[in-house]
Amino acid sequence: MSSHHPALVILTGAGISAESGLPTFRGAGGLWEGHRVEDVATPEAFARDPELVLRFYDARRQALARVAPNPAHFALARLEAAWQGPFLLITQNVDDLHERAGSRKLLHMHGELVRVRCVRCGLNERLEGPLAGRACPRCGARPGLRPDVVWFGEIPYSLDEIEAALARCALFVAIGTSGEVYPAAGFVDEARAHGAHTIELNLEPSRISARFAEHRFGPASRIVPAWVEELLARG
Ligand code: BJW
Repeated sequence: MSSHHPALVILTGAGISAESGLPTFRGAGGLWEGHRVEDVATPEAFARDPELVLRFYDARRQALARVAPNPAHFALARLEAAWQGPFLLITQNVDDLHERAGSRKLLHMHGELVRVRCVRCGLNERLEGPLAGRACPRCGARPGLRPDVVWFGEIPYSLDEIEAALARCALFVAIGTSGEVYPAAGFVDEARAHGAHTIELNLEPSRISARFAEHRFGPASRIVPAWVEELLARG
């Protein structure tokens, strides 16, 4: 294996987990049926009806136990293990399928379903079980607990680390994301501005396809392992 692997940044979205059985946000069968995600994944929606929002997230937290990583998640973990240059996997997903597949150099820019925050005392930790109707285990606030996810109008996590990685990457790859949501949708422009080669892997062309230099279209479970094998075979 060559030790000249270029700096690689990969961004994943809901499309990589679709074949594991977790619905995407937009398009047919999207997550918030009857609602636009932009109208409900907000701090205002939580303030208006916290129990409704908590029940929705409880259902998604429970669903994690019934799903498993698919070949696309495993291929990225294999790539990380074999890659000898700088490597960073950024996911917009709040599921834990990347870590369950073995990924370690991973940032959850939109938070994690398995963690909670308390809006009163700032508690932030992994917590199992339903959140609806439950008091904060530290300060007793009810409702106080919310999922540790990033809603519209909130600032995504790890942006400094992400900016630094984009500024030095030579290859940027986006997998299964619609390009509807910023700042993630702008990462391809930042990578390009710094001279990176850019590849989109998606089921079909996205809103921002034209901004990528190269494209592969098809289901993630097929095209991601194929791309990883090809990249590693190049040495
Ligand atoms: C497959 C497949 C298969 C299917 N194989 N592929 C104008 C310009 C810039 C910004 C804004 C703007 N107007 C408003 C904003 C800000 C706003 C925003 O972007 N709004 C847009 C709607 C315009 N953004 C924010 O508020 C963000 N914060 C922010 O901007 O802070 C200010 C700031 C930033 C930076 C510096 C300083 C200040 C926060 C955004 C938070 C997003 N939160 C959510 C919910 C998380 C919790 C939860 O899960 O419930 O994150 S929304 C939802 O969308 C979720 C996702 O991570 C995110 C992206 O969705 P994703 O992953 O792309 O999924 P889909 O469903 O859209 O697409 C799936 C794709 O997969 C499709 O392309 C399919 O084709 C494909 N696919 N099956 C391969 N088998």
